[in-house]
Amino acid sequence: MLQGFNTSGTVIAEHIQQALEINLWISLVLFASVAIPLVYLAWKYRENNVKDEDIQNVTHNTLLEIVWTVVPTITLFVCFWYGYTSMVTARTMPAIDDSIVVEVEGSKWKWRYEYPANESGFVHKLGGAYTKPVRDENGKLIEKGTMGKSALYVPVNTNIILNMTAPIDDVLHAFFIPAFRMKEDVVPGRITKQWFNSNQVGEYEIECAEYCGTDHSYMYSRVVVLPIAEYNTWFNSNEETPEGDYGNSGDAILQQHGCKSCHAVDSDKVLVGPALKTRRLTKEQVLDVIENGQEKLGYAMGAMPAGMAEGTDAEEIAAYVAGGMIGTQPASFAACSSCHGEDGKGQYGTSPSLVSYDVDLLRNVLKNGKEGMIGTMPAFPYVSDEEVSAIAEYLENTK
Ligand code: HEC
Ligand code: HEC
Ligand SMILES: [Cu+2]
Repeated sequence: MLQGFNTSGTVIAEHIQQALEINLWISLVLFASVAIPLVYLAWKYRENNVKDEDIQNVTHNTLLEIVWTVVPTITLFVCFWYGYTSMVTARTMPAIDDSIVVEVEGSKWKWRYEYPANESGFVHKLGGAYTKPVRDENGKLIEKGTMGKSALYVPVNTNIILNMTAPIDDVLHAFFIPAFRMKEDVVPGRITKQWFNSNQVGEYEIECAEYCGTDHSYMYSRVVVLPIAEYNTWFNSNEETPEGDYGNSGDAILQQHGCKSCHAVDSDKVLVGPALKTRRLTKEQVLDVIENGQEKLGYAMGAMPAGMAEGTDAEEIAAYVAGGMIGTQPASFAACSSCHGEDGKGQYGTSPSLVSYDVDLLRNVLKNGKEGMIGTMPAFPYVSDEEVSAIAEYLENTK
């Protein structure tokens, strides 16, 4: 599964996304405003419905003509404006003095990166081919493919200019970072330039977006956005790659899978889904589950029956659970503890924890999606176990 347009790692990416959405909606409205009357009028004035004598030859209608000229002109200028302003930001190169310039070479079928010399005169050269997955004769996966060391390491909130080229005897490639909405052709014997400034530590995919031969689909790489201090330590060393696993922090993973477009992490705001860091369940959510029961998450215990508590008991329990189960436990919670445990943390992964986003809960929610009173979350079956653990750890440690 390739990283797609649900991830964003630069401010420009958000501008471009906005331009795209505005263009899409305006186009749909304009399309509908032509197509719907067209079909309706064709039907209304169909041949066997109207006599020729009844048809008037209208030569013009000034008001109507002004409206259908002026309104589309203005709306199309709105499209143009958003497209134009985001293109200008994307195509205006920052000053070289304020930027890190990296030389990029694309060739069949790998990306290579060369940095300027560091304090001690050492030049970092990274990159290389993707190691393809190994499969047996039935096509069963024996060993996963890996990016190896083929990554471009950059500091966060810094302008990065890429000078890109391909060897003279190679073919056309295109350097594409979907999460940054950045794409540029890489042409043999010519230098093309692009720049980006990522505001989010994390790991993002780089793909070749120009069909360039047999292994085009394996012409992958990654850009790893590091905190500035970590980048500088690595850059001024002779180490091949930075130590640590920055791209795999819980925060970075939430960004990479596009979770943050629906879930706030740094605030209490309910976007499309609940805020993840601040609290596990709201009082309304708990009351809803008590009243209606639940069986969607795929826990081994199966369904939770409806009506386990009622009236003031239910209110009391819900307030207690939503408050993070701190303070004296209401006696009525006994109705719940047989399955969810005294401490509400669930039992051996067979019933969910009511107080934390532990690994079991995250794994079940991501595997099956979640449909509750707040809304519907799609399933993310391809999020790996390591990623689930990293997210759980991040959400728990930062509460
Ligand atoms: C018979 C065992 C059992 C009892 C008793 C029980 N639960 Fe549950 N509960 C479950 C199971 C199993 C699930 C997970 C259902 C699923 O797969 O969706 C669950 C889910 C929940 C959820 C939803 C969690 C989420 O993330 O959406 C809440 C909230 C909850 N229970 C609260 C309570 C409360 C409050 C009580 C006491 C009034 C209670 N439960 C009693 C078994 C039980
Ligand atoms: C399209 C929007 C959307 C995306 C993308 C999304 N979620 Fe959700 N998520 C939701 C909604 C809506 C709910 C609330 C479901 C409900 O009503 O209980 C939810 C619920 C959850 C819950 C359960 C919260 C609780 O206490 O009930 C967790 C955990 C979660 N999401 C994690 C994630 C993670 C991790 C990702 C990224 C891999 C992600 N979500 C991506 C919309 C989304
Ligand atoms: Cu290519």
